[in-house]
Amino acid sequence: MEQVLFRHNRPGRAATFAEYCGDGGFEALKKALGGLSPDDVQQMVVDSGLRGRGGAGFPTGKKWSFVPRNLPGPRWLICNCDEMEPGTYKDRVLLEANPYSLIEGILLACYAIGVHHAFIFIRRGYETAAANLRHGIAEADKAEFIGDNIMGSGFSCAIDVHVSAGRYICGEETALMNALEGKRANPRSKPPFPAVKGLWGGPTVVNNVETLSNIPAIVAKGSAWFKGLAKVPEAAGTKLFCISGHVRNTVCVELPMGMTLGEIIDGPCGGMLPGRKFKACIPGGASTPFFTADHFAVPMDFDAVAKAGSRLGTGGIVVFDENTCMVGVTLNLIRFFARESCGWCTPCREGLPFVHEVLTRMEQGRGREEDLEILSEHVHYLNYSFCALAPGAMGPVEGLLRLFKDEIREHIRKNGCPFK
Ligand code: L3W
Repeated sequence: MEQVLFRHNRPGRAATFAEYCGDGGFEALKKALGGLSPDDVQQMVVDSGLRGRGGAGFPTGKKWSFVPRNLPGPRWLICNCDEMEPGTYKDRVLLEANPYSLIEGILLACYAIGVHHAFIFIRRGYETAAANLRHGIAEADKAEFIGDNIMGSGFSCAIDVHVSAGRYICGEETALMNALEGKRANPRSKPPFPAVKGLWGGPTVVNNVETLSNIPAIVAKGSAWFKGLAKVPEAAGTKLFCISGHVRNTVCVELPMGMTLGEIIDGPCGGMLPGRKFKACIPGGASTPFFTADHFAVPMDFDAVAKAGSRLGTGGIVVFDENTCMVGVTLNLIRFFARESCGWCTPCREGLPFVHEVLTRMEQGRGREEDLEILSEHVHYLNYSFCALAPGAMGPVEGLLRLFKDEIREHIRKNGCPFK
């Protein structure tokens, strides 16, 4: 299977600058600065079909195209490396193996959009990844790939690593910009979208680590090649899937976009743990509705997963066996989201703790039939929150109500959790 992002991986350590350059590294930057216009690079990314890997799957080239062309004043690029979604660890694995694809991807993105200063906003706990990035930036700077007048091209670009103060909400792009400006990390209203009015009021593109790390290969090998990597014609490229739970192999793997869920569980996951039977999984990180064995044939790409009632999200697959209580799983996830709400808007601040209370009651044997209606109303109400945190948090609740109603009723009938 073709490895684009993991191509430079070495067992147990990060690739060095010399190793990266020896295997085609920084050739895409040389190609772009040597003969492609910023518009050419942007068009390649549009044509490649690359979609954002941070969770929302927004088309990357389209997002870049929203940046106003002739506006005076600085514009910015932020790489969102505040990976904190439960079940998601792909950006950490990627950066611990190789920081250079991201660095080169950032430089290419900045060239395409006309940015001269990029920030990597990184989760506080990602110390090794941050150290790799700082070392990688210093090496690339020494080789004149970063800084003023890069390789005599007239294009200048600086990259700074900024360590997050450490809350889940900081990964929300507008809260992230407030955090970077030194303010409290509350989300801002959208529109205006960051691409038009973002950091310090300037146009700002926010892209995920995996998204940007794909750019060098797209520029080096072309859009058609990238599109062709996917197993289904509607999708493009590869995807990092980070797998955890009751499977034999809990690994982060790079697979063609569009492999089916069943192929992933039986292949790279090595199947279920001995003697265990698959019951359900979270397909794309903690804010995505569950899949069951009925979804094994779903191709894991943005459109197919959405059509099947969930989201590809970050590609963080968490697998549960038949002895797992899905009410308990949902309660555990809601506990996280309720704790991480920034408290700025009422539906999220008040709604998530209330949903947590209802699920706790149910799990402890004090559930009532009307709780089903209460939960389903809250799936609806919590869409009216300020940012994507609360609607995302309700993803698993929606899945629980749709797929595991019998299990909820069993909790109510038996006055307790049937799995205890
Ligand atoms: C300009 C338009 N830009 C949409 C942009 C938008 C965002 C992306 C997806 O949001 C949130 C996000 C993450 N003009 C635009 C436009 N955009 N319409 O496209 O937006 P959307 O609306 O499709 O999705 P959404 O679900 O409402 C996604 C945040 O969720 N998030 C993700 C965290 C990611 C990391 C990571 O990468 N390490 O932690 C979690 O909360 O930041 O704000 O860029 O601006 N007409």
